Amino acid sequence: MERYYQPEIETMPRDQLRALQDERLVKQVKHVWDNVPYYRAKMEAKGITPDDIKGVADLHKLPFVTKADLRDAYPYGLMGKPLSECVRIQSTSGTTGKRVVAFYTQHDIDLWEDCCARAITAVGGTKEDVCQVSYGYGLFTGGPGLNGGSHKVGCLTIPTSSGNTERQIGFIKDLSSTILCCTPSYAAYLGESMKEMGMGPDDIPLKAGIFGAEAWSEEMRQDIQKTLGIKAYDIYGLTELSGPGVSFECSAQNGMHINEDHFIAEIIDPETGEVLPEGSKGELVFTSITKEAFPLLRYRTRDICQLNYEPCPCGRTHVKMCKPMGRSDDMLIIRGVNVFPSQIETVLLNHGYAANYQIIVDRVKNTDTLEVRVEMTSEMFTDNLGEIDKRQKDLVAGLRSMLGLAAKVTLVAPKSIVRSEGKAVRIIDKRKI
Ligand code: DLL
Repeated sequence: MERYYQPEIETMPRDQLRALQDERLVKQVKHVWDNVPYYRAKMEAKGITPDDIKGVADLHKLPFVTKADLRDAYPYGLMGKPLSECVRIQSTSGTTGKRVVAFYTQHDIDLWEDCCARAITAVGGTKEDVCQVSYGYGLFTGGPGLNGGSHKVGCLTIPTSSGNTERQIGFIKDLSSTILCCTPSYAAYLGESMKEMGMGPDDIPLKAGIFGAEAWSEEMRQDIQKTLGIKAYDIYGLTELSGPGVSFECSAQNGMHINEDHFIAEIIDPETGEVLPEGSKGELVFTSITKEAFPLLRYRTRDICQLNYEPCPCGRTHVKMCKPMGRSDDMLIIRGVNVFPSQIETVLLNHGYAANYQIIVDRVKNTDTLEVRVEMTSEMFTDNLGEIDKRQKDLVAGLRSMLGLAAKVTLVAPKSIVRSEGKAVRIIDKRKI
């Protein structure tokens, strides 16, 4: 039977949910207008006042907030509450430009943890469960968010944080962890390491995993489910909006329910900013309607996505988003062709490889080059050059049919590509453009 953490909200009829969003949006716009001079100036520049926003139907009139705004207003310029009312910050690593610093009141943290508790309950978590949180703790939102959610559900929480793989496996086994939370690439690595230690899925009590913070394919899900003997569920979120738990997967495992009582989602054309019709693929934009300390309106995530409004068999009424297909800023343009790393991953996994790969893009004599370095798994390892050549050619053909591009493929020995305990680094773009 499907379990919910907050059933009255998670299964609320859509007309009631819309009325709740209308009410919260109007209040939030007023809050931002009164307390965030930076955004008020943007509204004034567009000739908009809070009186123009009567509900969700008027959302499109509001200006966007982008990463560039976050940079301009860094660090305190987008706060909706005085520092004296804030109790925490979280932050991104800042690999793509200036780091993002987000602020929370105690109320913000409480609602964020509710969202994570919904995700844990959706994968079957109860107070009987032992939940091992192997996302990084600290500035990264993964550890703190799921830790809080796990407490709310009443699970015994093991805050291992990331890293120290043998100890992770030791805890899973000794303390009988039933739910594992980490990045999908780290989950795959734990599976690999277990194999090396001579352990299989039957040696551990895990039943479910909550994996997110980076893109992962459906093929990778199957792989992880098999090696760890669990059901693997996706979870999505971003620091700017709180962290993990903006959306999460249910038993249907085919898309993540957006917590629409807190976040209104839109899909826009990333080029024109135009709102696209229901079902279109485009850039995901979120408006947070309950956050006090860092209330972002129409925040452009740069994640490329599609929304699905069809009723879900799990009984939740909140709209589902698909796995993000990539980021508009992660999308590589190679010889004029749009390439998402997830497309490359699909080809590799379909050919029996694990998701241990690197994509290297360069420019030689004014022409873009694409090289994919892929690890052989230990089962398929060979040093027979003829066999390696044949397998490389198979992958080249697979990539050509997926991307319409010629790529160079280099097979490398198992374990020769460096592993990450958090988000995997898979793209090396050497072009100076
Ligand atoms: O990654 C929050 C998080 C922690 C989500 C733990 C899930 C689990 P940031 O570091 O700010 O926050 O990165 C946000 O990561 O815009 C997406 O591009 C990407 N991302 C997050 N979850 C997923 C996912 C956390 N399930 C950025 N699938 C987002 C694909 C994801 N990409």
